[in-house]
Amino acid sequence: MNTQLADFQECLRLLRRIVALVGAGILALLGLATFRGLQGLWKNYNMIDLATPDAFYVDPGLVWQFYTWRRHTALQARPNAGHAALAKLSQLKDIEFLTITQNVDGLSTRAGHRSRHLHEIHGLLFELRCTSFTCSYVEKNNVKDPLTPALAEAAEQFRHGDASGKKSGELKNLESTSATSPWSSPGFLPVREIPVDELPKCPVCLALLRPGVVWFGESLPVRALDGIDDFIQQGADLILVVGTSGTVYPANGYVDVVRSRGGSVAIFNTDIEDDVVEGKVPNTWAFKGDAAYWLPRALAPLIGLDEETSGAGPSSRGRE
Ligand code: BV8
Ligand code: ZN
Repeated sequence: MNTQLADFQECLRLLRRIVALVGAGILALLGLATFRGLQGLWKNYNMIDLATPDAFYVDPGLVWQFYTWRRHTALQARPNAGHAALAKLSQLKDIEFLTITQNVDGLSTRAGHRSRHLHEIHGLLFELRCTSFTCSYVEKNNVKDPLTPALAEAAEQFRHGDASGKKSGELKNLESTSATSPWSSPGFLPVREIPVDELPKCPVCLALLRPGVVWFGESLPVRALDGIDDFIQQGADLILVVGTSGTVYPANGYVDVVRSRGGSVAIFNTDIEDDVVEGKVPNTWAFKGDAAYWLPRALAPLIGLDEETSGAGPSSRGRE
């Protein structure tokens, strides 16, 4: 039982401007990869090392196999009760609400989240962009899986292999860890060498296509940053911090901005500091456990609690 629930819901009824900062933890129980404080693994690579322009430049075949696996698992996943709760909040007329999601899986939109109240600040797995500086080709909502025949194996790989992964001087090779869930990173079967001409190509200029995500070292979409700043400058009574390790800049800066402007903070995470859990941090509530379980329950006074938002069913028990 969460002792802060009643106090939070008491305050919630009076709040009119709410922002949510969402990270990979909202979908953790869906089995989709979290970066786990940016130590997430894919095969025997740090995901953070693969989500960079350099990695793509050095080995586009490797990075496309990583994103093929990410696209495949995101397509197989379904939005959960946490996504549904935020989508319902976005549909309320008497609440000004904005979701800032760091996730690139498109699940918020698939849950029915109103797009004008959603900023996908790190892009989307299902957007493709041309890499040629002289070509502006962008394709949205491309859900072809796999994108090319050569990538088919990467999409399906959930097997647990040996630790013989490909050695690559550019990317840190890590000791294998055995995957625990069917969704988790495929085993360490060697990464295939895929020639560039078998990778996704721009239909306009035939240059290599890249995933439409924001890699580390790349700037975030200015329109999103401006939209978020506008919302927060007009005042945010509350920020919901949902399943994020808060390790990535600039997303991680929004919590302090809201707090410094007098807003309150509600943290939904399986890993929350004791003093927050014990209610010792002013204007801060802690919901320790699965975000997909606690988010709809905490927001029930505003969104109601129905089958969709309660995620009713055996799987939702034991997430408290
Ligand atoms: C930029 C798309 C400037 C790709 C992503 C040194 C210090 C500080 C900053 C930096 C630095 N060096 C470099 C930087 C900047 C860098 C950065 O922040 N690096 C980090 C590693 C320190 N940031 C950038 O590069 C950004 N750009 O700064 O631009 C600039 C300006 C002008 C010109 C050029 C550049 C770009 C950052 C975007 C990177 N792209 N994603 C892809 O996904 O493949 S980030 C990626 O990692 C995700 O999108 C996500 O944002 C992030 C992972 O964070 P989380 O979502 O929080 O996930 P994580 O796994 O870490 O945590 C999960 C949490 O869930 C945990 O807390 C866990 O306890 C909890 N949890 C688990 N299960 C549950 C749960 N909670 C609830 N319920 C559960 N069931
Ligand atoms: Zn092109």
